[in-house]
Amino acid sequence: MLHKQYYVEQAKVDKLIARKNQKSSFYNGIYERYEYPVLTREFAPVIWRYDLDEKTNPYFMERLGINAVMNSGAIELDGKYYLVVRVEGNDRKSFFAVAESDTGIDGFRFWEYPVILPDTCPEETNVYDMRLTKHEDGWIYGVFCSESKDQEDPDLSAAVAEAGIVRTKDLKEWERLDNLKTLHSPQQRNVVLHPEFLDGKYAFYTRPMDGFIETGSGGGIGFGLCEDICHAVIDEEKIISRRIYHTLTEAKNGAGAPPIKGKRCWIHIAHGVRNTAAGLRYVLYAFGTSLNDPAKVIAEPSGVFLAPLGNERVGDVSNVVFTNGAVARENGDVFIYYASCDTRLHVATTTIDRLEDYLFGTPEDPLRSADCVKQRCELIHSNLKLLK
Ligand code: M1P
Repeated sequence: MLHKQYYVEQAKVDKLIARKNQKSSFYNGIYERYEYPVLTREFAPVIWRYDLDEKTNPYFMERLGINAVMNSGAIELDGKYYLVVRVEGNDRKSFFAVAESDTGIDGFRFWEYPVILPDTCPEETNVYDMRLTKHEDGWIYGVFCSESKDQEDPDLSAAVAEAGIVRTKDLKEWERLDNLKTLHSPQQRNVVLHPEFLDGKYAFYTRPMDGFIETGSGGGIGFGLCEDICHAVIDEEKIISRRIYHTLTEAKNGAGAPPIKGKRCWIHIAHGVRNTAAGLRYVLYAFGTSLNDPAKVIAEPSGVFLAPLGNERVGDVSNVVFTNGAVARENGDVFIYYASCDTRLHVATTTIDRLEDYLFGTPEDPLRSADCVKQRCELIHSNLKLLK
């Protein structure tokens, strides 16, 4: 017999899904923020969490709770918005689940079942942060972090991060390919597949790392080519977006959503990390690469693109925003999905034109306070002339 509390809990989920989202009063001219997150753990279907049977669950207890929904791959298919969401269970293990919406800003509803990834790596303990790439070869690829215990290190938290690769046509059936091998980097996270071939090869943005947390000698976001996507091997990684002292990328950085093809450049929205007395702070930054050579940076605006604000600043891993998915529509609208504090998922909306204006019109970071003051004084000076 169905427990009657089911109807109460399901009504709460339905109400959240039906809630209309609206732009918040935040303004910077670059993008709009929204009043509500697009997904929180409360959006998780009741049938994922409770045993609905009154006999086996007389108190209607949550049996398999959901802790967080966050870093999501994003794609538009036939006019609908789909997210491949990182869902974290109360058991700390993450999995992927598809949520779809007609508007991209609200109404996201999870499909009944999570994604069933082919279980080809017995040592793999956790999977997360899938980037979805609609590739010109006709497949939709998902590149994600595949995490295993480091068997050579007795430290319980010592782990190995690799890039897992899957592909699909419909987000329902997934084919697992070999994990990416990067011959000169022992670990990889935040790997992104470029949507187009380059010299007939598959192109990846990588993030070479010495260890699981520390990038160590890894200098930033890398770029490499491989011939065979089914057995992907990259033998050479070129660093394209460097970590720099006393900037937001000082501790580490990583590629975000697959780059968006603009009119003047490939638009990249990445994350940068710096260390503080309160721990690591993750923010988003942006850069542009040449349309002919996506490994060549041609626009590097100074500073933060998007940082955690207000309620976004608090969560399981506070002071974090992270993106691994965006949708760029035919009409030039762009939806950037970003998670705050490894807890919930938000959207920011803008357009390709505005992003390119941001990339090429925002001054570069002069890297020293004295030069930053000069830069600001020039802006003030020309503004004052206009105002007089
Ligand atoms: O906790 C913040 C983020 O930490 C990792 O990012 P990075 O590899 O750059 O340190 C990722 O595990 C990401 O999932 C997480 O949001």
